[in-house]
Amino acid sequence: MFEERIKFLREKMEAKGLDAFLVVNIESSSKPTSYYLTGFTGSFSIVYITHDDVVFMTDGRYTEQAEKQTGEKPILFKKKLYDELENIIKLPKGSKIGFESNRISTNTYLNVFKKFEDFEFIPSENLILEMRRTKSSEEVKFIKEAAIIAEKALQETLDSFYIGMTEKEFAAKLEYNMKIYGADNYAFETIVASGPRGALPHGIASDKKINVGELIVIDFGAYANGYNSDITRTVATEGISDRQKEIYELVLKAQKAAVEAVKPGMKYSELDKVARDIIKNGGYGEYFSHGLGHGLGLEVHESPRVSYMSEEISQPGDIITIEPGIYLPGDLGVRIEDDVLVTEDGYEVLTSFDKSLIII
Ligand SMILES: [Mn+2]
Repeated sequence: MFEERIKFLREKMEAKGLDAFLVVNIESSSKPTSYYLTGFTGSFSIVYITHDDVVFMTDGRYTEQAEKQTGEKPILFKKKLYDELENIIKLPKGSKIGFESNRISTNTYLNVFKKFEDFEFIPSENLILEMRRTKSSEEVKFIKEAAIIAEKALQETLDSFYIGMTEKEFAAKLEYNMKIYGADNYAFETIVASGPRGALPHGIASDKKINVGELIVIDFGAYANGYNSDITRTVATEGISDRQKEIYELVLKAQKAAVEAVKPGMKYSELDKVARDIIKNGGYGEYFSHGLGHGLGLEVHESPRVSYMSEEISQPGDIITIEPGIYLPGDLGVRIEDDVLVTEDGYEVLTSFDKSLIII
């Protein structure tokens, strides 16, 4: 159990008038929060926190693992969810129980939560998301490690590249190398999108062979110690045109300017604008078709939002991605992405892979 986090959660519960907080993690539905509060990484758990008690349950598959990870013997889940919860929740009528409404199914809500007529279940996922947003120095270290693993793997994969390699082979090698360098898994399905496929911002690796004269968007990350990295580099094969190079340089200029603009106390919509204005002035405004980035941590996408629509203000401890791109349908794509920590007086870039245009 992470005592400090539980203590902090209780302060937040107090402020919101909650008597308890209930995490229901079924088939990994709330694995990040379950892990954040207890250290448990299994796919099934119930965490119930009141102002003076913590109940942790899992099933027989995880007895040993749970004890190791949380430091306490778990209560074993044996009955139906409603019956187990009825046993655990001992609160007076009218008590308020916070829960993550974005993490439970409609089925659980209707057939379990709704049946407790004595209590009020209050959607409270923001309370956890706000807590998770501010990273401790240990969390920063974990994300940095996940970035280093990913970068070593990219270098090794680029070294083994040959013209005619398929995107899938490239992705498979990259994922394999990440595991060899210590990743527990890859953070998400690796994107390797070459030539015209680069214009698909989420072009999962295909059977397409990578040819000469192409830009290749590689967006990937490592998952280690419960945390994710998320990096994009666009590299080129021999024979690319001056126009392809110019578009690359424009994205790079926008990306660097946005990274250098990071500081606490700014609207994320304004950070987005720093990169967007540069791409717009370069004549490609309409081809930067997504937000600048996103929060990163236990999940690949988490709070805060970093886009033109965001109303959030940057804070020390935020870890965000900065990933502008230009996508020309049927032609090419370029995206460059770093992971950046907001510090007390500016920023620290957690990724370090070379951003000058690499010809492989
Ligand atoms: Mn990203």
